[in-house]
Amino acid sequence: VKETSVVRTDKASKLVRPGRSRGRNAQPVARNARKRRTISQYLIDRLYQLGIRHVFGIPGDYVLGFYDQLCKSRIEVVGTTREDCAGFAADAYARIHGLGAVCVTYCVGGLSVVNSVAGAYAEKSPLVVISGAPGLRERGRNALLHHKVRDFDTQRQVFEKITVANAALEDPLTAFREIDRVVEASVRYKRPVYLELPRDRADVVPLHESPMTPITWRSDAKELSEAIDETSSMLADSKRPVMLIGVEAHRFGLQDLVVQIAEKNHIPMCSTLLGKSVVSESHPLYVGVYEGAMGREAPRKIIEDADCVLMIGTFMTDINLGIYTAQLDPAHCICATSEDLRIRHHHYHDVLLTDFVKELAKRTFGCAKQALPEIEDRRLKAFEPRSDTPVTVKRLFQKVNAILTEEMVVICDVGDALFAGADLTMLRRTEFLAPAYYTSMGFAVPAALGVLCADPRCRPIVLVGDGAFQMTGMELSTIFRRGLAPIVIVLNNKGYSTERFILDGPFNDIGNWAYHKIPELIGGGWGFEVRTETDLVKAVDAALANRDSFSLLNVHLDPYDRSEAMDRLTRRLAQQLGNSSAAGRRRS
Ligand SMILES: Cc1ncc(C[n+]2csc(CCOP(=O)(O)OP(=O)(O)O)c2C)c(N)n1
Ligand SMILES: [Mg+2]
Repeated sequence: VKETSVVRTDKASKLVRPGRSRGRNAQPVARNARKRRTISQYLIDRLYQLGIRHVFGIPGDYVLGFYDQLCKSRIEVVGTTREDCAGFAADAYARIHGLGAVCVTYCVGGLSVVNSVAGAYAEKSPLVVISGAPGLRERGRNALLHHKVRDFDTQRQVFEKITVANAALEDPLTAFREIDRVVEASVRYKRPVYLELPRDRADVVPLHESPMTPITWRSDAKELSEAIDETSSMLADSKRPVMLIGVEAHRFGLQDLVVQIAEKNHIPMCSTLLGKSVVSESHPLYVGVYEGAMGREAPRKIIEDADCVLMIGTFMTDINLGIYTAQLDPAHCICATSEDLRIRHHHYHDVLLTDFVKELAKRTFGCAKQALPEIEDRRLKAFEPRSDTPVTVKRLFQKVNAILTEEMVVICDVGDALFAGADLTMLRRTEFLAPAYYTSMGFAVPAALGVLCADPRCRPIVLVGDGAFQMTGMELSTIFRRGLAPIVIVLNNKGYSTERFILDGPFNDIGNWAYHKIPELIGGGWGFEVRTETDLVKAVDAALANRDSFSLLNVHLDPYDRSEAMDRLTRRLAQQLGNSSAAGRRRS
């Protein structure tokens, strides 16, 4: 990069301030610089244009200049307690809002956010990761600058593996195009991207603004029409069609069209676990979450008895397929995702998911109405507490089911929170958030922060195991500082119960924290210790009434209590481990 191609704004802005004497030679440069943007400003403008209003992260000296610019912009910086929490919060923000952003310092921050970004990649959540980096001019040959791991490029190489596009904004001449290319990839592929900004480039004004010409992606018209014809005739010929809706229907905003296809043609709908709540679970055509033999019987039967399964945005992960207990014959399947369209045993390569769904929604296939299985509406059951009765997982989730309203978002962490959570009935769409495929512990509490920044009107109910809470629960501190009011329920079963049922040992024990006392430490929030059903009802009622701060319920559970879903899953996993005798075995 030639220094002649850049102009520094700090110098320039001094020169254009009215009433000050201007250097004779500097004046023309200053006029230009006033109109043009620095690399930081351009990046901030692009993020704002794409709907970003909050950026999560922790600053450091390599990124302070960019933080300063962010603070002067219309985007709010949300400081978190750890970088991985910032990543989880930004991921949840993206799931609600369409795009999220995290901003961290070089390596110590960037490498700490890797796990959250990997989760966002695996579960298709569009996230822009911005990291500061040492300035180009201070990187002398092999300079041992602080935070450097191996090469100056090491962090970018790590992110290359877990993002769909990346760029180091080193050259001012290409920086704007690179920003456009990278952020557009995130929007298009609904996956994370990575931008690295050396600190001596943040305030540089390129001589020319050179944004990228936006690319419009189109399906091949002939392929699209052939795919639609083939799908239509499969659906028209079938007696028992069913739709299996996955996470991408949400990510690409296709929910209304998907429901339209179902309603027009009387096709029953199921969702995958990762796609849970993508359509309202109280819809008359909705049957349940399909998880092979691991899930409930009604969705399993309707999917596996179907003679045509239309899968929209569904990824065939092991969890979605009930640890490979799913019985799906590819000869009956139409499988449309953003990456591929497979109908029976062949593929259409140039058909976009959105075009496919839009075209399908225009057609009617003349499917006959099918008799749907009777679905028990678990929400309608009032919860009658039994005094002096210890809380069990089953009763806890019955209570949670009974309080769900339209404004709530259920956020589940890994463990029984997720497995039992899969059986909750979601009323609206996008109200169930969980790392249901990547299954990283520690997602839920920081995710509540992201959800509330994205939509302050909603009420998150956070279900989190004690193990997962001990990883990232301190993000309640940020939640408290911002005056947010999620209800956090800690399933305190004194350790890693999911693992106890696969293979038990002392490695599954953890400390028994007084979770309900955390408000004392943080300086606010309400804590409740819950042992009996009566305690549970009192605590939940008080938490629902508390709109001013978070509520934290420490719910004591037996370490060997578990939901039906966890029982099915861990038996299966234990079998896979060749350790079937360990399933459910108690340590003496
Ligand atoms: C970050 C991370 N580390 C380790 C694991 C492996 N793991 C899966 S479930 C689990 C135990 C979870 O414990 P807890 O949060 O208390 O939930 P519980 O199983 O008790 O319901 C562990 C350690 C993981 N999924 N994620
Ligand atoms: Mg636990």
